[in-house]
Amino acid sequence: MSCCVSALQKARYSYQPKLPAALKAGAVVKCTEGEKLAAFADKEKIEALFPSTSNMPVLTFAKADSAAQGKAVKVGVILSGGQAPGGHNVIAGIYDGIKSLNKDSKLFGFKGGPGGLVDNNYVEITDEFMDAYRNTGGFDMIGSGRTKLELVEQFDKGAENCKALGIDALIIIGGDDSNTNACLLAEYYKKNNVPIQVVGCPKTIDGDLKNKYIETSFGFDTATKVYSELIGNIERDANSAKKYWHFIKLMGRSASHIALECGLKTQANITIISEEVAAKQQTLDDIVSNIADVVIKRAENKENFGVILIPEGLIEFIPEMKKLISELNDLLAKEGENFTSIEAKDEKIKFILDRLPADLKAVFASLPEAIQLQLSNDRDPHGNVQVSLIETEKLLVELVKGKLKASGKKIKFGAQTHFFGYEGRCSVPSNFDADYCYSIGYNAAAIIANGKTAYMSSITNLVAPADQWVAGAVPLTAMMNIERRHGEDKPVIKKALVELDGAPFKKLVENRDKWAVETSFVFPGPIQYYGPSEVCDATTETLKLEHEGK
Ligand code: FBP
Repeated sequence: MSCCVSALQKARYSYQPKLPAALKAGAVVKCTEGEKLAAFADKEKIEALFPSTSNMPVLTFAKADSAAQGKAVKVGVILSGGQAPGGHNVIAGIYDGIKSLNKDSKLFGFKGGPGGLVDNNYVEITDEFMDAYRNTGGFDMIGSGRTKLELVEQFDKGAENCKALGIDALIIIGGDDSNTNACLLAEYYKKNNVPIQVVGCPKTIDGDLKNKYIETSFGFDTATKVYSELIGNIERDANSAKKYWHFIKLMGRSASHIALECGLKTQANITIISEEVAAKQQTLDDIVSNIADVVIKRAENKENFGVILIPEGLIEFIPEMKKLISELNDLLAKEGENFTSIEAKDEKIKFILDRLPADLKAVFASLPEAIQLQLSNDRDPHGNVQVSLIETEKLLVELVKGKLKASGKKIKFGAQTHFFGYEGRCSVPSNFDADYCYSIGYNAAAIIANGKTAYMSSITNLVAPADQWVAGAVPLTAMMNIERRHGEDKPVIKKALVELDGAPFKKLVENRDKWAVETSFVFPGPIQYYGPSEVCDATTETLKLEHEGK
């Protein structure tokens, strides 16, 4: 491996991630039980579905009084869902954490996501194997996948495979959907006296897995820094050539946290926030008119260029589109097979049009063919519309062109479109993510050592230096609620969307009229790993502002 690694990667191998004080002497910790947490939403329904794992206490860890050894444990780890920078460091944290309990502990990686558990596709993680992936980006160490674990047969097969390897605990590293899997699995094992603990770790670049106990999901810090660097470069290009409007769609699935963070960092002319669009019931035409107004104002100042940030999930939040998507979800859940068997594009569109109620038929018919087909694409295994495949940025360019033409004003308008998503998911983790991920993993070992199941690893107080971070655990069931998936009501971890009364959004609102018309771009530049702490260890604007707002 060493012959093919970059100089940066070689240097990063020897980076020692920082840990909270509670974990510095090892994963044997003093555990304090706090308040018992019921589900934040749909309490009764969640309690009925999760009788064995509901209403458990929050846990806080402190350094143990003596550096006692724990018993050797065998742990299985799964990377689940979309890649996020720092995943390998979570595994490194688990590895070092369980070895700190007892040097005979063993770690197995199930390959290719949750499917690896069911198919018994695994690898034993050794010192040498682990060391080749410390502080690196990507999930290629054991791979990832989006298999949904929800069937009793899958749970039983998983238990059988764990039993054969002697595994005592499973750690699922994933976002809201993957931790939903973890919660279902934990409940099933506990209820049926299967002696396997299940622990979740909060991953996703989208930043939408957060609450009082999970201040941010890992990967958000690095991914938004990568996108902000790219946006800053584009701003500088736009300001140099002065001839293009750049429409940049940013990943993030439903939530607009990534767009908001990048908007605050780069001071782009327009940052659309889907949650605001929904709250104000803005139509597609309202959004297009707002953009066209800014284009016209800047043209009056001879600034025929600019940068617009568009959250990936925007289309789902525009009221008429939301209704349409929800109808399409139910329709495709019922008639998906018939629909996918149709090959010709126009017949596919007719199939849908024939089955939509009159008001939604008109909305669907008003869209360009490419968008109609993208909206009808297969849902992912968790029932989500694959918003990364919907070219909202192109749709907006076409509609703005039309709006400017209709205004009768002679405006010079050249546009370029971009989609930043995959570019940031496997980047070398920032110092923050390297430290945070390692701590999340090490802390998961402490949860296991305390014999707990159905918990998520929680590290808080993240704006303070790492040794002041607080280690603990939050019950998975506390984060569950009921949502409609594949045409049915299902228990899932609640997505945290952008809060319109939160400090990060308020900061955008305070500044956006100025940023829209005056060129106020900021060019953040690339992530730095070595150098002054204020450059290398800075957290996201979102985290800073949320803490200040507390
Ligand atoms: P997770 O929710 O699994 O972390 O995935 C995040 C994400 O990158 C979203 O931002 C994006 O919509 C989606 O994955 C893309 O999925 P895929 O990798 O399957 O194309």
